[in-house]
Amino acid sequence: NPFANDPLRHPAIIPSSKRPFNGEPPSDLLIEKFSTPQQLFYVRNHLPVPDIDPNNYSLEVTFEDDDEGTVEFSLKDLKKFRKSSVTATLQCAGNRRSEMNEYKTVKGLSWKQSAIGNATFTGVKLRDVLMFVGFKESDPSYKGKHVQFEGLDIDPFTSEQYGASIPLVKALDPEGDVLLAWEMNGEPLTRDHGFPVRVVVPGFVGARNVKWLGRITISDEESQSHWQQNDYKGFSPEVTLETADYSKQAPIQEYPVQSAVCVPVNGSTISSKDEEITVKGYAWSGGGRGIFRVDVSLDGGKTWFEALLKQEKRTFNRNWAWTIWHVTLPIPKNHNGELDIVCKAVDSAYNVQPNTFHGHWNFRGVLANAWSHSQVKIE
Ligand code: MTE
Ligand code: MO
Repeated sequence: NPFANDPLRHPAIIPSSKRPFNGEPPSDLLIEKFSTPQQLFYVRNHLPVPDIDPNNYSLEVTFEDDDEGTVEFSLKDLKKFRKSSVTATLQCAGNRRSEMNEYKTVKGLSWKQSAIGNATFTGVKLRDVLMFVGFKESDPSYKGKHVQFEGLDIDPFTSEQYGASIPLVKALDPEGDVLLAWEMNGEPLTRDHGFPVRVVVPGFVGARNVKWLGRITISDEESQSHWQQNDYKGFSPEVTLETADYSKQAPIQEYPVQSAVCVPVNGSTISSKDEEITVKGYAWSGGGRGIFRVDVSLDGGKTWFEALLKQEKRTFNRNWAWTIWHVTLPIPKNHNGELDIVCKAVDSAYNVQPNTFHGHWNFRGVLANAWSHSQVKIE
């Protein structure tokens, strides 16, 4: 059993698969704190969790078109660089897939709405490491290149390692804030979250934040790994598993605008004596776009109220962290024993979420960002 050495998980984490382990916290716990505690942070593993001795850890950095070869860094070497921190939200491309699946069946892990979390990561800027190994910013050829990341987790059957890539311009942007991180919320990374070193690509989808980082390659090509080429892509609604041509679709990198109602939990019951209800949730958008507004409805979207936002104030297009929001509203008198609570967010480019999954559905169930509903009974 290649998973026998996997770490223990917090009992509150609800698994969506056990081998490999995938799980998320209940949605009301998710938004209790602005920084998601590591133990409650969703876990998305494609392979068994590697057990890495930090004293033997080494990170290889390679320029594909340079004969000078490879530079190796131990954990100690990496910690000699100037330390940087960034507060960023990671969200799996499959977050809220179960809701898209209710609309029409999709293929993939059945995530509810907590395959997302926010944390302060500390490490070294990837930019600083690339400049150190001799990268020349004046070299015009870098604009089209990619940074490939390889994880130290290995498929026990095919020997494939997890991999992904991002455009080199993102890694080199001094305001792109891409980190090689060894701490999360001031603690060393746990094994599930990539101990000893993971990549954090703020504003990009979870899949590019490669854990257990073993190798970085600067290349003219994207990562050729399964997860960059044949997964994590959005398709038109008519495309099926049989007809999908992955080579013709772009990989998901920046994530679109997202929000969800976390409290009250979908399916819960409130008392008919209550006069008010407090609704809470999160909102986030990719690419550093902040959240301008969250609208909340108690009647399925007929009437709307603005939520109060809790967010970090950052400079333009560097809003990597999520927004936590809440609003307390009078319960309408004409409720028929039920509330259809809805939220939708507006990001700093005034992008909005689609009303429903109609016309937005895709067979892999990624990018599920339609208006979020929580149905509540009044008794
Ligand atoms: N990195 C490696 N090496 N192996 C993986 O399976 N999963 C990716 C990404 N990095 C993965 C990985 C995906 S799809 C997501 S959503 C995030 O890690 C999840 O990070 P987390 O488990 O720390 O929440
Ligand atoms: Mo993911």
